Amino acid sequence: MAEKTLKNIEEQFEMFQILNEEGKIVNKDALPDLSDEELQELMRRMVYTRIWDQRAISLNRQGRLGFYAPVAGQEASMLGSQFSLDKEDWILPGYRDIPQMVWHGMSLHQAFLFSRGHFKGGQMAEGLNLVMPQIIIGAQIIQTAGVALGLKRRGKDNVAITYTGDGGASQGDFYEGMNFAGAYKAPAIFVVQNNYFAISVPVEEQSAAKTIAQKAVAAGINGIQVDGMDVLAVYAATKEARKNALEGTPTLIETLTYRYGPHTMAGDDPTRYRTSELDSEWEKKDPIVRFRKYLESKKLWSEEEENKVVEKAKEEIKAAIKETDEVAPQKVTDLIGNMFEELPVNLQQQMDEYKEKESK
Ligand SMILES: Cc1ncc(C[n+]2csc(CCOP(=O)(O)OP(=O)(O)O)c2C)c(N)n1
Ligand SMILES: [Mg+2]
Repeated sequence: MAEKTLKNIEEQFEMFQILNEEGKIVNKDALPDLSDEELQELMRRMVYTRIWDQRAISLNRQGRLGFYAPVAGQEASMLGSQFSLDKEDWILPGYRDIPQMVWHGMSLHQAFLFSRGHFKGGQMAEGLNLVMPQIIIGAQIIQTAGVALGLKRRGKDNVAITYTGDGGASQGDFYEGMNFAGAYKAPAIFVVQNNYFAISVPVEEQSAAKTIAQKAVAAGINGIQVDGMDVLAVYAATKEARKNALEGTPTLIETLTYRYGPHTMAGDDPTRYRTSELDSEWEKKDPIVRFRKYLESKKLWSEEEENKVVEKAKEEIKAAIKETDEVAPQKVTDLIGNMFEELPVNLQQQMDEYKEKESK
């Protein structure tokens, strides 16, 4: 009986797809209502983000950037979901989710400062509804339920959305956050980008659940598994989740995706835990390739258009890194001063010491 119940639940979480690997629409009824201009904008953003990812990796190798978690392969998952948001919705991202932050309004320059560990990289301008990317796995999920509840209490028509990974979905905070949001009917969206690995640990070693999406059931919220390489499906699922969130039902969205690169640039070697066969299987599902095919079939995209985006991205990245180089390096007194409103005695002593040193 219990086995049958579990099986019944699992069967309900089939992957939602609109655009297949060949760039053909396979689910016409679910096609989102996007204008030609909006479709082109989605493509521009994905192409731009891939160029930026390549540049960020090489800037990191040159020692010009610090912490960086590559995003290639996950563009549809990241940008399709962000595209469905309102400017005033709140995003609570993880360390890899810098693209969503940038397309929500953060400058590339600030993203680079964050990468360098500069405190200004974490200071969001007023009106930019972003929280600093969370490095501790799962530590932005309960907070998302809280922010969502705050938005509801203030009578706002906005949602809070958070992003985590398959590894994040194994944390206690993940369950607590969803449970809390469900109980309080908070306008929250929980996105799990399932790229099948938490650094080197495969998802099947982290959880016996067949899907991550089904974990929504116990929290009494909606759950959906989406093809995370299909930007139209991710967009449509998030748009629907946003509507439901505002009506009192949060959603857990699991996007099936893959990161082509290493976990971060700090020494991870994916060839030690992934095969090249698996890599090429996923590269065939590439979100940009399939969306390009689709747009070309509608005469909405061309090589010329793509080259324009590539050039623009390269120029803007160059300008942003230059601007970043011009920022004064952070001082120890900045670090101490930014941590506390009132300094405890021992830190006050250090502050005085460093003020003295830095004045020389
Ligand atoms: C609480 C906590 N434990 C461990 C780590 C170390 N750590 C950093 S990333 C990571 C894996 C996360 O994997 P996943 O959630 O799948 O996200 P992905 O990097 O694949 O996007 C771990 C274990 C951490 N940052 N925080
Ligand atoms: Mg992962």
